[in-house]
Amino acid sequence: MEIREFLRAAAHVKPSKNQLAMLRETPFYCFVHFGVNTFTGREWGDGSEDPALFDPVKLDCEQWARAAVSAGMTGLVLTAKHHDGFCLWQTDTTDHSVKSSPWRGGRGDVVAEAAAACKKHGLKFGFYLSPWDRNCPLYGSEAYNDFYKRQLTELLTRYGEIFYVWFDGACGEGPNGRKQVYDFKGYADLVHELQPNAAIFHDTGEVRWCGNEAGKPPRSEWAVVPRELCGMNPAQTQGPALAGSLDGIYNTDEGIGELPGILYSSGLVFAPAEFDMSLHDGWFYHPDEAPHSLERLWATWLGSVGSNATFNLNVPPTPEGLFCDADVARLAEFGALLRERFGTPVPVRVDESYPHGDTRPRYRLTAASPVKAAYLDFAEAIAEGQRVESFKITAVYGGRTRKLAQGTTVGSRKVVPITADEVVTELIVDITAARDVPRFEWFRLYAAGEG
Ligand code: FUL
Repeated sequence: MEIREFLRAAAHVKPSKNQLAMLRETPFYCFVHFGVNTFTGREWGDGSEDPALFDPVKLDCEQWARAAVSAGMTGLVLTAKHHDGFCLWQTDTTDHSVKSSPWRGGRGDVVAEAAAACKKHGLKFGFYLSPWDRNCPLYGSEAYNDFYKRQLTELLTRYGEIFYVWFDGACGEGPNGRKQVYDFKGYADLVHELQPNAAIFHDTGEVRWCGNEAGKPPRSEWAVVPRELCGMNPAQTQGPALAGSLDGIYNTDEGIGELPGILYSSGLVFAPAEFDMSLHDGWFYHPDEAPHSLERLWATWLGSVGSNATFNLNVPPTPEGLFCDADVARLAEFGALLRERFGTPVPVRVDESYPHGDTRPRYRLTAASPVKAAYLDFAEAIAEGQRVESFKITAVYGGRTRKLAQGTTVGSRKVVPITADEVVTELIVDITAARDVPRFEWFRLYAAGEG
């Protein structure tokens, strides 16, 4: 197979409907790490915690939901169980749960309250269920996989529509010093059977881990990656294999999805990356930690939602069961920033031409009156696959031109800051290389200092 043919086939690897829904409807969502660690101040509990510790006297999941909505998020993912094994819902599988806590007289159910709050405030709801369980005596035996599936089944059947199930790959020792061989295939089958509209996160999943927890993007974000990276991706391999297969590929590798990174794979799959990051240093609440700056959130948003990936921003509730004031304020501030920068696009006329052949189109964006451009927001018709390899943006002003920006991938959405000092009437977007004829869903131009 010729390289050109190989790339053309790679350009036709398409997302599933659940992946498309993640990218288009829920690219920015709220992770909520809450549990016994909230009360011990630890990041990883060891499973011996007394359930009596858990007593969030002011728990108000609607406060979480309102704060998430204020930031522009459209989903929320709750840690129903972390590595310590303590369950936030009324499970029939173990007593190590809210049932044995003083909270609401042992009759409370945080998962139920969070799901209801999300529904009321228009957020999609999902959960994290740690496979690593440092409390369950079955851990380290095949019976644990059944136990875990019973927990999954409860969560997938009792709380309405689930948009996302987050499988943590962490696998340490259980209470007996044994490690577990997880039946991820069986877990995924259960999700697909009971909640066919839920996407699955896993470091090798259909939404895959970006490889770090610091919000650091790679140089080019491709959603079409070697299948070796995506053992849990239920999507069939769609892309070609030119030769051989890859050994030891991992999410932290630079260049996943670029030509040298896919050429020798055993086939290609569609799997966009999720950037998971906490608003604080820790995933759980620690009173001495402050939320990250607005600048850091913006940079991470730009490198994820604005660069063909999703952003799962963790906000840890306090022992009272509330997002702290500083976090609520930061989320609202961030939502306001997004609304200010991406309010109403400048009306532009878009003319397409093909001066360099059909894979290298040129788009001329002409504004009705001169504008101080701040951001170009554009998107490939990602349902058809990801195609753009590189692009360049040029400003036209007063009869002259100046290069403003250049970049690599576009994918589901690309937001490019284009701090043009000049007032421009025209922008030229050149697609300088593409795997096949690129198709776009939108080009939106935003001006500086206004909605
Ligand atoms: C990791 C866990 O060990 C952390 O505690 C946290 O839950 C993070 C999102 O995933 O694997």
